[in-house]
Amino acid sequence: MARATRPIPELYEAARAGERRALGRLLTKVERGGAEADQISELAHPDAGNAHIVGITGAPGAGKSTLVSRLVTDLVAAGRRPAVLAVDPSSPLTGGAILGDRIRIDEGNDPGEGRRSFIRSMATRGHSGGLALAVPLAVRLFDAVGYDPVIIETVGVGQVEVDVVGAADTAVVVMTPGMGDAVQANKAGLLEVADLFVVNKADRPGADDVRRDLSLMLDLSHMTGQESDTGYRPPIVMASALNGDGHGDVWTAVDAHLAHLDDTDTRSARRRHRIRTEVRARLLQAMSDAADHEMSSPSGTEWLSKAERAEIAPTHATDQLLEQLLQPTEETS
Ligand SMILES: Nc1nc2c(ncn2[C@@H]2O[C@H](COP(=O)(O)OP(=O)(O)O)[C@@H](O)[C@H]2O)c(=O)[nH]1
Ligand SMILES: [Mg+2]
Repeated sequence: MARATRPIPELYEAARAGERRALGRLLTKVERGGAEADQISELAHPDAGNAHIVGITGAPGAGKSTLVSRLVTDLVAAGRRPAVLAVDPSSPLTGGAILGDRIRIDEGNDPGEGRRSFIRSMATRGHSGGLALAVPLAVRLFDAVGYDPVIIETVGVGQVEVDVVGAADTAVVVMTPGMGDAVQANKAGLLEVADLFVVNKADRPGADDVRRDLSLMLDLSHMTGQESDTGYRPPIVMASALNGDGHGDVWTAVDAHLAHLDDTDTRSARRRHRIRTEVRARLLQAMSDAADHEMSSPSGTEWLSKAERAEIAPTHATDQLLEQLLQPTEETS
């Protein structure tokens, strides 16, 4: 089966030519990480840089996937080619009502042109390190093969998720009534990274309270100078993704934010920030791997057991390991 073992550059060219299967294979490799993922990133790099990257975050159950489905339908209808990377394990886009929407979206496209949207759920395998590495690569790949916009859906709980969304061109934070979401978002640092707020489930009571709370918090952050750099105040858009209300306004605000980035010449700053975030994540991962490797090396094991037997202090053992770690050695193994 020659197909099964197609080399990566061939898969990449096929994906660029619109072959969905090839793109799917590449995404699986990106997810796994390692040398093949790096090779894909290097291939994609020169072709990437055209897509509007939009991060959408919020608590589990806020309605992110429902909203994303609506946006994808709109974007396809408008002739765009949206890709979605869903790193939200709580409601994968492969399930339930969302799947129904998706089939409809895909079937609604001209089969001769192939499907216009590509939706992919990314397994996080329970460790956030993998996520921080795989997401930028998957986004780059979507961008390089011609998808625009690239939407990342992620739960806004951990630092990695906040980082991922904060590194997008446009960061959308989804809130809902009655969960103290505005306060939670503030705690999670989402107020700082948000370019746009969506109060979803506006069909439910309390939506106006959320809008008011948010608005007050934005006033406060304005007073502390956060908006003063560019004069941009993140708008608050009311929506009911389930009922199909407000999603048009959401995308209008997303587009307006992109226009703001272009007007103020700050899109390149986002791009630089994204690269820094990616390089830092890779660096931290490499150092973490090196630390594990060092600890299981013969001399590392020795220093470690000395510390375990309380012959030396843990600080001493750490210093020794660090010295070995930072020293280029000829040791092979
Ligand atoms: N009442 C109401 N329910 C909604 C709305 N949007 C989504 N939901 C429901 O909220 C639940 C979670 O939605 P989902 O899109 O999976 O949320 P996610 O975890 O943020 O991706 C589902 O049962 C949706 O049908 C809305 O605007 N109003
Ligand atoms: Mg979801």
